[in-house]
This record gives sequence, C-alpha cells and structure tokens, in this order.
Amino acid sequence: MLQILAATSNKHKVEEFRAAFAPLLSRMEILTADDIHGYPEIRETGTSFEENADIKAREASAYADMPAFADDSGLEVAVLNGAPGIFSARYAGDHAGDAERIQKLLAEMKGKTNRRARFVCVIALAYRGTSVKTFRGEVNGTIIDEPRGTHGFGYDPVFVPDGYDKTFGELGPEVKDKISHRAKALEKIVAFIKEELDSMDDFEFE
Ligand code: ITT
Repeated sequence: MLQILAATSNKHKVEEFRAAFAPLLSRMEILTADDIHGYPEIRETGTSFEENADIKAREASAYADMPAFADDSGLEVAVLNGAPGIFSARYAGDHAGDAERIQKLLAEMKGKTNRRARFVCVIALAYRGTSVKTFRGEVNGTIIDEPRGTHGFGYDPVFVPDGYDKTFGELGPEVKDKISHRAKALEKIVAFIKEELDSMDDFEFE
C-alpha cells in the first residue's frame, strides 16, 4: 500500500487531512511527523506560502524517503496589508499560544472598520526531495471583535466565512471541512493522488 507522509506536527491539520483523504484510505496510508523517528525541525525560510510549503515537503520526503506533502497556511487581513500572512503561527512570538495570537490580532484591528480577511492554504507535494506540485485554497471572510466557539484551532474563533454568521470556531468540522482554504487545497491534492493511484492500478493489471 502507498505510504505518504503528512509533514506536520499540527494535530488539527492532520485531522482535516484525514477527513479529506478518507475516500482513499483503503488504498494508501498517511503517516505524520510523529511516526518518523528523529524527525527534523524544518526552518520556514521562504517568502511565500508556496515556498514554505515546498521547503517542508521537500525536506520531509528526503528525510523519510517517501512521498510527502506539507501545508503552509495563514490569515491575511486587508487593513494590516496582508499580515499576519506567512507569519501567522509566529505572530505573537515563538512561544505564544492561539489565545495570545488572537488577542494581538484584535488589538491591531481595534477601531478599524474594514474587517476583511482571508485564510490561505498551500499544500506542496514532493518526492525524493524534489517538488512535484503545489495546490492552493482560499476562503474570504471577516474578523469579529471577540472570539466565539471552541472548534478548530488558530484564528478560527474570530473568522466568519462569507455566507455565514458564525465563526469557524462555532461552525465546526461539518462546515469547515467543506468550505475552508484547507478543504479547497485538499480537494485538489486528493484528486491528483487519486489519479496517480488509478494509473498505478492500471499498470498492475496490464
Ligand atoms: P506545521 O508547520 O508543522 O504544519 P504550523 O501550525 O506551524 O504547523 P504554519 O506554519 O502553516 O503551521 O502556520 C499556520 C498558522 O496559521 C496556524 O498556526 C494558525 O495560527 C493559522 N491558521 C492556518 N490555518 C488555519 C485554520 O484552518 N484555522 C485557523 N487558523 C489557521
């Protein structure tokens, strides 16, 4: 069975990956960084989501010697000129938690009437240390002025996606796994990997 490494130690991302790959899990197995002994700390030195996702996927596939995919994602706020963007995880310092990041964001946006924002997710696929392809998804919405809901992670409790009046923190996986930035990027990579699996099967039967 094909083994593929999800190059992340973010458990919330892994849950969202598993939900999207569910239809393929009888034909492939997903391992995570926690399954790989001595998994290295990978530095995100790129200047875009694409570059950072690609760095993580390439290094992971080389280290674990198997195909790997990695997610680089974040929140872009219009009135903050796209911040926190690729620095979303490190927005309130390396050791801060989700609550502190949200408090910093709300402080920066205090009094601002333009609340427009979008989540971006880029998933990169790599094999033997070489890039194969990247897949992007985005979801537009607004930032509210205090956190609501306990589902999800990161900035979910302050992000209301367009077309809804609740945050991702309130809507939970039933909605988030259909419309989120990550759901959209995952839809593309799942289709791509399904084609690869189908062509491998064809080959076996020829
Ligand atoms: P890996 O690099 O190990 O995958 P990470 O959490 O450090 O895990 P990123 O560098 O891609 O991941 O940072 C993404 C940050 O953007 C994440 O920590 C959240 O703060 C935010 N973010 C991304 N997707 C999100 C989502 O679906 N909901 C809420 N916040 C999200």
